[in-house]
Amino acid sequence: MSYETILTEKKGAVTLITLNRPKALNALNSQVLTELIDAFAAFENDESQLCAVLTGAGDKAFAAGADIKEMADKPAADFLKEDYFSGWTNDIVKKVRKPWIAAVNGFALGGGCELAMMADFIIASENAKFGQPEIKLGVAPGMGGSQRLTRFVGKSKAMEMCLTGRMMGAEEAERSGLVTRVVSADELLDDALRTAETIAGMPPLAVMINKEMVNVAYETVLDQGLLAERRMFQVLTATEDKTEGMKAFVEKRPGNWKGR
Ligand code: CO8
Repeated sequence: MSYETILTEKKGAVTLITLNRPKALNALNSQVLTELIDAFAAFENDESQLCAVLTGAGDKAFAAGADIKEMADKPAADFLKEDYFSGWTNDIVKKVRKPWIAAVNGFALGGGCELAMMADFIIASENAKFGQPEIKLGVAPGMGGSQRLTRFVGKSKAMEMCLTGRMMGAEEAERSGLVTRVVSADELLDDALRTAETIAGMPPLAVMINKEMVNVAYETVLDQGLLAERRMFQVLTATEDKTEGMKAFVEKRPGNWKGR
């Protein structure tokens, strides 16, 4: 599939995906969703690709939200019939088992903030601004914002942001646990790509299981999470990479990973 609204590039074992509608501040319309689903599926199915980075073109925005121009005249019945926005969670979050990082430059608003929060973690530039301003449009978050933002930053901040549309700057986002770290705008992409390369250098099955385990902690209660974690750990002990990893440690050399 050739893309018009995103760019993709393989950098060694890392796939870089760039939202590419800078004139519309990378607003997310149906075409972007279709292309992103395809790009993430290609990443997931390509054995040479082990981690991805998602960012926005231009220096102003990661994504300023779902495309308001596309939604403005759409009848309510169509939103329901199409199950509008369902693809984001169903096809991007649920189907991608390999890790991906959001590198947030500038605005991440509405659906843009929600898309960033779908990543396994977020690295932000100093000029990043996060917000759920849907209330100002007479609606509410529709791609997970009220749920994920609350889990990241707690009820108080999430409630205030959803009720007032206030944006959160990068420093507050780091302090509140929304982003892993803040770097300068110039360093953002290099930092995210370097981090992705580090992950790509880890044993692939262990990467997949670690991602699943942290997501279980994020999505379930502690007792079930602890049981799932223990079982996953026990399953990993049956892999060749576990034998190799522990042998390599004892022999003081880097591991040679097989992905099985
Ligand atoms: N959708 C479509 N176009 C957009 C969007 C967007 N979300 N954001 C910006 N643009 C376009 C502008 O229309 C403008 O285009 P043009 O040049 O053709 O007029 C261009 O991008 C540049 O934007 P601005 O001139 O506004 O740039 P500023 O620097 O002045 O302002 C802001 C930047 C503050 C980011 C401003 O653009 C803004 O407020 N954007 C909208 C932010 C927003 O409200 N996002 C949430 C959208 S709704 C959503 O994501 C989920 C909705 C859930 C709905 C559920 C329904 C069932």
